[in-house]
Amino acid sequence: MRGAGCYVDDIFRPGMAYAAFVRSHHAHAAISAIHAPAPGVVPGLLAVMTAERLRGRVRPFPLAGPPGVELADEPHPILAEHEVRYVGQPVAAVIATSRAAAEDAVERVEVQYEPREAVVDAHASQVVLARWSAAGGDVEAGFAAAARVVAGRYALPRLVAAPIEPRAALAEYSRPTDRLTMWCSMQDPHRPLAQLSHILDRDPARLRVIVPDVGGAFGSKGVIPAEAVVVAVAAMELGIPVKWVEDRTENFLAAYQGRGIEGELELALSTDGRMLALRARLTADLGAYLLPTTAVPPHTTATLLTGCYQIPAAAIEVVGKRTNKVPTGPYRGAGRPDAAYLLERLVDDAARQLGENRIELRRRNLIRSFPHSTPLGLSYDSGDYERCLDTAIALLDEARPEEPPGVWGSGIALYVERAAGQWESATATLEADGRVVIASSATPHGQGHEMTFAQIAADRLGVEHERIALRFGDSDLVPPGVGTFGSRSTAVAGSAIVLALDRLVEQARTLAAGVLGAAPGRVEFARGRFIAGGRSLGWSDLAAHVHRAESLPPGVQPALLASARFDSERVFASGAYAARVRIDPETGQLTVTRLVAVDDAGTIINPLLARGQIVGGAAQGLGECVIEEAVYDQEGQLRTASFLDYGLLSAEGMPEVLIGEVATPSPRNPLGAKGVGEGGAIGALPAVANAVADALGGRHLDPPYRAERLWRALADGGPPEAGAAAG
Ligand code: MCN
Repeated sequence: MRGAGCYVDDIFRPGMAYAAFVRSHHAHAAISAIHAPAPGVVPGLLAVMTAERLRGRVRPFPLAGPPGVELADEPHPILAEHEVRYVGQPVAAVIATSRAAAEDAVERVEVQYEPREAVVDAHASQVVLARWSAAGGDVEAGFAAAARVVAGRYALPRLVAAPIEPRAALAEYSRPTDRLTMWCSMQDPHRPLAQLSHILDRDPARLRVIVPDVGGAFGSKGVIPAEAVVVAVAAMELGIPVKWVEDRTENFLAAYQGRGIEGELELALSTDGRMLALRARLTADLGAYLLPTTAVPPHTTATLLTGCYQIPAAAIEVVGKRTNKVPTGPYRGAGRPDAAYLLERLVDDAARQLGENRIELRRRNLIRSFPHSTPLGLSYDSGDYERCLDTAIALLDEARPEEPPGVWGSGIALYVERAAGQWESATATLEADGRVVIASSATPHGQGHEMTFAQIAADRLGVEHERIALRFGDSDLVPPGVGTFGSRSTAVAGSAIVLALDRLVEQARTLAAGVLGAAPGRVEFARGRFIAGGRSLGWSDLAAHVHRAESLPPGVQPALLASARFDSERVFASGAYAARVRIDPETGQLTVTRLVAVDDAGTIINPLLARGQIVGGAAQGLGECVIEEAVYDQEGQLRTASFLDYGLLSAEGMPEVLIGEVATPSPRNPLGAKGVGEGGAIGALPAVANAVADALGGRHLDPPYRAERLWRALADGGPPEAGAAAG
């Protein structure tokens, strides 16, 4: 807002050219010819890049997936060669002296297509791109012993991530050093660096990836865009910097989308309402090709499908189908909202069919002791699910204003969020001015790591947080890491900072001992000062000694620099969400009048930022309920390719979020932290879905709950049962 941000589009390099893309208009077609105008014929045109021109210079995206997932050999190509498989797929790039010239020249590239039939519905598709199954516990016995089996089929549509800043990249190549620098709007530099290294078959040391300010990602910027790869090749080939910034329609058409999953579930219950076993078959609409993260969300959904319940046995099968749509990938929650939605809708349906109270049915089956091993192989670290549930119920019921007439419903849902895992790293240096500079492998793109990590460091070092400076997002300046996704940065990268700072303190203690003439074991460190024999030194004093090395006693290291890597087990955040909704019987308009969020993210580092994460996530979860849907027609054309057609929730549709606090620290990292970056997006969806079902007298509808659909549901089913309006 102050104009101080610097996004990719704000970066200019001398002699820079611009790229624009020729994209498929067909969901499925053979390419019989590409006629490109020659440079010179069109003003400003420098080059046209096609798959043919890229041949031998790039490889397709690496095939990757979670361990155990069977993948078809169908990686996303960089540019389409013989065939296009989705509307918006990049076919050729035009490089020109200005963006306008590039976009004009795109119109001059003629692609001859032979249209083929498009497969839009995952169920109609014969091609499996990814498959995974897992089972644990005695599922057969669970179903055999069941007094009741409750079944349900629930589905979530595809969504777009809709970051304010669309995808963007700028590549510059230095021939003398043979190094390629890529500025890109991504979630972190690590994954694009590894992906570029694979695709360009280039030594990572010959690559530098810089992530400047990012205008939102929400999971959609974890894989380097094919367009950015083309820009890199063009920059190397032409010897000039090349920039690409997509427009909004391109972001709708060609950035990977989220969700798009359907589940058929069966829950076996005993006479006293205990959950005995779960069976599920998930069908995911993966789109036309596999990107490195396409298989991740459905796999995550599957592994989390037993949620926060003590279900001793489960068998899950996931089938990811190929369709003629843009590939899918992570979008805020990345499989977790899907899991919570499928399971929590099923539990509500089970309560209704059993004539049980939906809260009591949940309460009876909650996991209560930790660590807990799920039948699908996860080990939950800690939690207090019942306290989350009770806190949410109390807030839902708290002083409710007079309710106007209408059809009312309320819903409650719990979730478990898999966070952390893998590793991150950090370095810390004491500067001459007494500041401590920390380079972190995590990369903020809206989460506020700058403040969060400064607080972690300030606490550890006993100084004001203003004395901490953070460095992020430049592969030349930050230590290696895995990436910012999956609500893992605070727990994993934050813990790496703790370890690095603990080492820095030990180095400083040795230095202080030398200066104070005491044995290091005798130097106490408290509130930012090193104390021995009645004298003490602060960080600035030590910095002065370090940077005036000649004043140091012999044998003392003249630099304070520490680094650390934290290898993390998975941690499991959890939460309970509750919603109260009203459907206008005249118009079908849904209003969420109350939304309650109780997220247990372990020890919270910055309550204000954590709140921001919860509210932001909840807004996305609510948008998913109320209006969002990527709609494709039978020809595979995206009918919602702009904000005129794709609804996004605005402030008007957002109720105040009542936030309840529960914090069970994780025993698996030194901060006790879990993740909170996705909680709102995970919890709001099933809570509102359950409230809508309640308002409809128990009838199930999948989101989005647009007015017309709710109006029809009310009209078809007649007025809902009397009980529903009372909640
Ligand atoms: N936090 C805290 N204490 C904790 C955990 C988190 O105080 N125990 C606060 C911290 O302020 C931290 C923030 O919450 O900076 C998020 O931390 P964490 O839960 O570790 O999540 P990550 O930093 O790894 O962020 C990833 C997460 C994901 S997966 C998506 S998607 C998402 C999200 O963050 N995308 C976002 N939040 C986003 N926020 C913005 N503005 N833009 C995006 O693109």
